Amino acid sequence: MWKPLLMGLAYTMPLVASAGPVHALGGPGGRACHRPGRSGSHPLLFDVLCLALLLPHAVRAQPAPHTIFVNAVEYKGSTTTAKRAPPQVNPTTLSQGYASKGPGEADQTAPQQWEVARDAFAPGFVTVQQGDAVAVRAFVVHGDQHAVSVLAPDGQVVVPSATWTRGGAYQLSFKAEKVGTYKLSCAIHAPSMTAHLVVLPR
Ligand SMILES: [Cu+2]
Repeated sequence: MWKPLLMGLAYTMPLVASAGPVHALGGPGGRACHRPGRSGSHPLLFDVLCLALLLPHAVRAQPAPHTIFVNAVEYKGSTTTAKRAPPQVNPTTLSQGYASKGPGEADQTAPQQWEVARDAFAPGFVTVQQGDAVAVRAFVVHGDQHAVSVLAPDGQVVVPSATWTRGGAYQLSFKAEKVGTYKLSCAIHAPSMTAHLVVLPR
């Protein structure tokens, strides 16, 4: 049973060697899959191999819609001065999205306790492909208020700033036209409250 398979592969090799990157079936730069004109070939096997080679490219060539569910959340951690000293640098000087409460402030009934927190989008990193339609469906779990916008890789405003409040559900959408990183950012908790939407070349 190996002989037909090896023959099929042998017929396919010239196609692989000559085709190069296939950007789109029948489109610019694309190549049709021509059956080699040899006698004694195995047409069905050749067609199957040909389809297996070209199908991933055909699927990848089509822009796809993406619905991304995003939450605005707050991560929080606490401990006591008995275990660890509080941070020496005020975290809010690093980002408006960071917060801390020192001993006596975090919990008045437990004066040794201190805590740190940050606001974030979850997920914070998503990849799509150029040309894809991106829909963000957001729900605000934490944080009283957020000021959210989307910027393209070149800094152009793709979705203007809108106020998101706790418990609210929001939707925005845009087409990922440019390769690079789009940023879904909250101006109130900048610069750390940012989700990176990376657009890969198609
Ligand atoms: Cu925010």
